[in-house]
Amino acid sequence: METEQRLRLALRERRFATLLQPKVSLAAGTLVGFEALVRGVRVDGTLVPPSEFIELAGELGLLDQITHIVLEDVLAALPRLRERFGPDVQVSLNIAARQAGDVAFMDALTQDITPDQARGLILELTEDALVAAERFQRRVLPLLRARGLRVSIDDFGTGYSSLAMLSDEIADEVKIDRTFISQVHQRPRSQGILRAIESLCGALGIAVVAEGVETAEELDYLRRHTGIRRAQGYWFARPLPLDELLTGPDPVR
Ligand code: G
Ligand code: G
Ligand code: MN
Ligand code: NA
Repeated sequence: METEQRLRLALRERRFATLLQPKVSLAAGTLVGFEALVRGVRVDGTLVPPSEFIELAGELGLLDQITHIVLEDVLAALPRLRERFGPDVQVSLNIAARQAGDVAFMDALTQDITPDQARGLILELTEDALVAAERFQRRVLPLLRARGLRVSIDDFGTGYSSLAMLSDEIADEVKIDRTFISQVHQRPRSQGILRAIESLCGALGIAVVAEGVETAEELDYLRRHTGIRRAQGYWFARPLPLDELLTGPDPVR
């Protein structure tokens, strides 16, 4: 775990990096977007995973600054991502539960996003954020809609899932938590859950993303036995730095 002092220093020196994990179309096997995942950068250049500082940053009230940095990185990268991967690429940004219900923060974060940029962005919120923040629905969501921003429900199925959340037109996308993808080809219960989410979201016009695809068997199951159209996971690609995405070979296997 990082210490408060080190975190504050990293913020002063802007030592954070935004990695991008490809999201793919299952049918075509092509890249459709990315999830932005932040890393701390130590003085020696090595990376610090979010598990070591996001919670602390939240407790110290420093997470908002980090999220502003990630958005700045993403907006700066967007034109080049569009050039390399097509004009329709969408980049997801993670928003913590306590941020989602904070009207002032969400307003400040999104106020300078242009409609053209908004088209390429998705905000990922967890179910808990949405349940906890009735204020989100009443005050934040209209703001996001007015600015052309889309909302995704992250880790779907692990929090306080409610059907109201899906029917209230909050989410444009649902990301099925990776616990339901793991070994899905040999887990009938997970298979049932995928079918249920898929049919529910299909009926409501909500896009579905399978998270955490790690093996050929899992991918094969999704392709043959579900109609889920999008996926993310180490099988396709790990979170990568922008430079590598722009200059390297096709990042998706
Ligand atoms: O990148 P990795 O899989 O290690 O991320 C671990 C956790 O940290 C995930 O739950 C992810 O959502 C979270 N995380 C990564 N980047 C951000 C961020 O910019 N903001 C917030 N709030 N969480 C993030
Ligand atoms: O909570 P959230 O869905 O934002 O978490 C994203 C995290 O999941 C990131 O830290 C990312 O590095 C990680 N991740 C991405 N793909 C995989 C995968 O295939 N397997 C596992 N175990 N983690 C993954
Ligand atoms: Mn996420
Ligand atoms: Na997730």
